[in-house]
Amino acid sequence: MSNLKSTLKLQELAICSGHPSFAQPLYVGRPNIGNRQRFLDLIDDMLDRKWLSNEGPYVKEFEKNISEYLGVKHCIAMCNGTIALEIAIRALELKGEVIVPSFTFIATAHSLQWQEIAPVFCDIDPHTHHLDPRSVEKMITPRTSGILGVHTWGRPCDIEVLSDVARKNNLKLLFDAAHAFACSYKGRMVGNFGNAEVFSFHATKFFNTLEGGAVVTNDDDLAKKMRLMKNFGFAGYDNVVYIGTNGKMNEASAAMGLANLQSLGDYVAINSENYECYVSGLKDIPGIKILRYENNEKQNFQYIVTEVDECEAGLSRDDLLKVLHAENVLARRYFYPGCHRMEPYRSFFPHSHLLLPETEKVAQRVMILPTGTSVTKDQISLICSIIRTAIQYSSIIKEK
Ligand code: T4K
Repeated sequence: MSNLKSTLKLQELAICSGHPSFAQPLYVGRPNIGNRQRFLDLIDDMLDRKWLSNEGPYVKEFEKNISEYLGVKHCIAMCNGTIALEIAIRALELKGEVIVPSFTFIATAHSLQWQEIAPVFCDIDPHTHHLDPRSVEKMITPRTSGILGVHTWGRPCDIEVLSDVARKNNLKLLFDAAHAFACSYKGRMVGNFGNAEVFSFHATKFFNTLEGGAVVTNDDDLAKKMRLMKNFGFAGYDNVVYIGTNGKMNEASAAMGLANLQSLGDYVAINSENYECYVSGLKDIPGIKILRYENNEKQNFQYIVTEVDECEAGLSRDDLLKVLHAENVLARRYFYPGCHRMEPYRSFFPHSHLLLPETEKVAQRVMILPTGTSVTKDQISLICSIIRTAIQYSSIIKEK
């Protein structure tokens, strides 16, 4: 039986001098660990084998399993999602300008700028938080070489329309699918679209390999190139045939991936139940909207995305964050303030916010709440009660 409360009075809120509802912090992005023994057994074998990296047997098995799971021809496992993006961008020979949302994790923009390609920030659809394809067309110039779409929050962006725009304008199409492992679009697994798609398996992702990432593609030539690139361009001993870097996934990461793949269904089920719990717990709270997942597609439900409308709620998103943080609920404001307001982009394009009105609004409103295997249903109910009470007494809270 849980001893957590399900309703809260105003004076019980920590911001009003009550005790924090949670003794330990509740994080967004707490890693899913899965079956510890399965992982430790794999690590034991790895140590006995003394093969720790460089195309080891776990990496090969991991790549094969991911390809089969997604129904995609090639999976090239890498050390993280950022390097995977950089390698995909380089292998696709992108140059000049690439159209990308500003409302994304900074790695999406940096992976272009790192290679001296200008990220051209395009506005998003405020309902989906994805690149708005109509705005994309307006941003195309003679220097544009590609579009880098992001499947933000694991919900695929408008792949069909972006594919049309790319085809019509002879542009490469790459997807940052860092959030979208195990999700589908029109019945097909994410990983099968554009020229290539990139996953992140970082510790904070619902499916993790400690650190890790992968590029997946159905293009044989591209896959061959990226395989060389992630291993310094080596085609065999003493034979470098291409410029490359070190993007290899190590065997311990692949072992974590193999162990976690077996728990994938459990993670999705728990995330989905948590999501339903939030949907009912936040129902009818003025000014709080939760982004819905489509029922007819596969989803990983890894992000609980809410939007706070200050006019209706009486509190801003940042006011509400203060309330939650005081309770030890470490909700996050991903991806505030948008890449265009971070360096070096803020200095490069000081007026870009004028072209990004929806990005600006969404970045002010989004609040991500904790979920995953570390969060219980009772904890979620209490988080929802904290939000409900804070908004009920918004004018008093505002004064605090
Ligand atoms: N594209 C997109 C759209 C992405 O979202 C990302 C990564 C990438 C590309 C690049 O992929 P990678 O190169 O990372 O594979 C986190 C992650 O570091 C980052 O991977 C992720 N996106 C981003 C959305 O979130 P931060 O700055 O929020 O990390 P941090 O350290 O604040 O951790 C988040 C929370 O997780 C904390 O509240 C604490 C908790 N945590 C974290 C770690 C690492 C744990 O409880 N245990 C842990 O081991 O970026």
